[in-house]
Amino acid sequence: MGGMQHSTELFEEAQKYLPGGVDSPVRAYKAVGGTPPFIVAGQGSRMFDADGNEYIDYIGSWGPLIAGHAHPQVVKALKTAAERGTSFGAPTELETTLAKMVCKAMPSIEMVRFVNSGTEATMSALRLARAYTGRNKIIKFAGGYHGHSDGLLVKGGSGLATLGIPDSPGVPPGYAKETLVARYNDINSVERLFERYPDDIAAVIIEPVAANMGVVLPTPGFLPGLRRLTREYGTLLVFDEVITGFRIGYGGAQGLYGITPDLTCLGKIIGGGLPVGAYGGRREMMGMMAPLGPVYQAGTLSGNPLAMTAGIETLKLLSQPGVYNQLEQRTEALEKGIKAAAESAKSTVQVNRIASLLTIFFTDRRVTDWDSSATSDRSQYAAFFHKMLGAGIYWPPAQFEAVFVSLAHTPEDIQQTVEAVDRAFRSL
Ligand code: KE4
Repeated sequence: MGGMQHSTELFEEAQKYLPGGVDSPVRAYKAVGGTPPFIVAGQGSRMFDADGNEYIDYIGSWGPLIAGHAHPQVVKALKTAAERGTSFGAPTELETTLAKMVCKAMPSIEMVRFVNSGTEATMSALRLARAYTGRNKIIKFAGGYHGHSDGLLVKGGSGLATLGIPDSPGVPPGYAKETLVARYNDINSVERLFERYPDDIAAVIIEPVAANMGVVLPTPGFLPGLRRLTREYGTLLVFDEVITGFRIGYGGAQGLYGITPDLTCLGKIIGGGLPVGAYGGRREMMGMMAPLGPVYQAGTLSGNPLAMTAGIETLKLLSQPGVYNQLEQRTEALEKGIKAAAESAKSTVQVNRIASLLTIFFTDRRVTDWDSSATSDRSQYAAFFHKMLGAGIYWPPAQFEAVFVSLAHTPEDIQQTVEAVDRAFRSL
C-alpha cells in the first residue's frame, strides 16, 4: 500500500473548513478510528486514493453505484446531457422518462415526485401522510434510519409505548413526541402503540429490509402484520426503499415480499450516483401535492437533467436479463467465503445477507433487531475494518452499515476479498 501521507494532509486541511473534515459523518471514520483515505477516482469495483492505493470498494457510495464506478454508459450519457446544460428549473422530458420507469417497476407507485435526497423523500412522504390522514403521530423502528429530518432523529423513550425523545440536540421535544418508536420484527410492539394511540397515527415508516443497523431481514409475517395493522387503524404504510429500491430486486422489497405500501421513498440507485430522492404512491394521494393540491414541497434542483440521466441509464442497465442473478451469485460467494473463514478461524460472527446487501456482525447473537445488533463488538469491527483496508478492501467504516456488491465486482474480486477476510479473522 502507498501509505497515507497525502490523505493525512488533505484531511488536516479539510478539517479546517468542514466539520470533521467531511460532508457526512460516517466518512470521518469516528466509528473505526484512523484517517480516511481521500478518494481521487473510482472505476468499476475499484476506488483509488490520493496516496496511490487501490481498493475493491464495498460501499459504492452507500448504495447508488450498483453498476460500479464511472460505468461507461452512464458517463457517456452524462457528458452529452451536461453539454446541453445542467439545470433549467423548468420541466424536462427526462423526469417523465424516469418517473415512468419507477412506476413500471413498482406498481404501488402511480405517481412520483423527485427530490434531491433520501432525507427529502421521507420528510415529504410523512408530510403527505399527515395531511392525507389528518393525524400527527408516526411510528418508526429502533435502529431504522430515514435521513436527518427533525421528526426522524428520535429515539424511544424509557419503557415501551412511550413518546419519542430527541436523538440529536436541536430537535424540539415537541417534534420528537410525535414520533413513536417500535422494535423491528416485533409486531406486538407495534400493536401496543396502536392500542395506545388508535386514532393518532398517520404513518408507519420502515426500511422493509433494514440496512442501517447493519442488514436485518424481516421475519416471516412481520411485514404482512404491519400491512394488516396499518389497514385496520387507517394508518399509511410507508416503505423507505432508499436502499432496497432496485437493490434487492428491480421491484424493490415490495416486489420481493409482495407487500403493497401506501407510499414509497426512493433514492441512491435511481440517481446513479447523482443527488436524488423520490416519493410516490397512489394518484389520489399524490394529487394532494402542490401545485395539484395543498401540501407544499419544492426543490430548486429536483428532477435535474443530470441526476435523471444517470438514473435512467442505471435502471436501463438493471433491467437487463440476468443482472440480479449475477448480483446474487457474487454476494452468495462472498457470504460463503466469509462463513468458511469464520469457521476455520473460530471467529464468532453473524452474517446477514439478502441479494447484494450483507453485514458481518461481531457478535454471537443472531441479529434480528437493534438490541441484538447493538451487542456487536465495535472494537473488533474496527480492527477488522483496518485489516481489510490495509489489504486493499474498502469495507464499510462502521458496524451498523451494509456492504454493497455491484455488477462490476468480478469473481476474482470476491476471491481476493475472501482471502483478506480469512487473514483478518485469523489476526483478530
Ligand atoms: P440521504 O438523505 O442520505 O440521501 O438518504 C437518507 C436515507 C434514507 N433512508 C435510508 C434507508 C437510508 O439508508 C438513507 C441514507 N443512508 C446512509 C447510509 N446508511 C447514507 C450515508 C451517509 O449518511 O453518509
